[in-house]
Amino acid sequence: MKYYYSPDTCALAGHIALLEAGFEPELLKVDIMTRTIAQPGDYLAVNPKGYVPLLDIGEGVTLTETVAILDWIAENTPGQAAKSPMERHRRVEMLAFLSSEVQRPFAYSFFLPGDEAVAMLRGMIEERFVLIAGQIRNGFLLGQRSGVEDGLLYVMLRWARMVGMPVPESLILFRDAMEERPAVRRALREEGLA
Ligand SMILES: N[C@@H](CCC(=O)N[C@@H](CS)C(=O)NCC(=O)O)C(=O)O
Repeated sequence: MKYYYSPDTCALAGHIALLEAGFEPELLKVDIMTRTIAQPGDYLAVNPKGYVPLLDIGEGVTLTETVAILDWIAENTPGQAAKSPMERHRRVEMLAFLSSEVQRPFAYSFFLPGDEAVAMLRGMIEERFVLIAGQIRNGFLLGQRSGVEDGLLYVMLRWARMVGMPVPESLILFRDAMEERPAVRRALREEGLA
């Protein structure tokens, strides 16, 4: 199994999820500015979309899109696979919310010129963090144990910290607890972020 990533991007969520699940992926670092990898060079030949993450499951099967990758990891991990169709829909609902309603505006806010547009996007993200904070139960977003969605929220909270965005106290506690998890520590180390 190979996992294409770039440090501290949305790909960190899949990296954490793979380690939490006990997979030992070969990590391939992508330069997302030049769309190159160390070997064999051209990332566009691997992923025509040009962005990370990409999971190469083996036997010619690859997956892109954070939501799909996280869903695959959960469904292929004993104890994480949904026990009912509705449980899976709830996970996809949470992943889609994080991906399209938090990650996407964040990504735009990093690159859009103009303070006004950035402030508007950040205000929107802050409101969404308040909604998410109301969903944390027993320290996790869904269920009684850490799931793939928790890793994606953690990455979003890293980005919030990076830009100095205020977030509810419960999310700061969540982020700090995530940073104590061995899989998170290892993923951060492997991405050169520890
Ligand atoms: N819809 C994709 C978006 C992935 C994405 O935006 N990746 C960023 C890093 S977080 C990236 O590689 N950007 C470089 C580019 O778009 O060229 C997903 O959720 O996986």
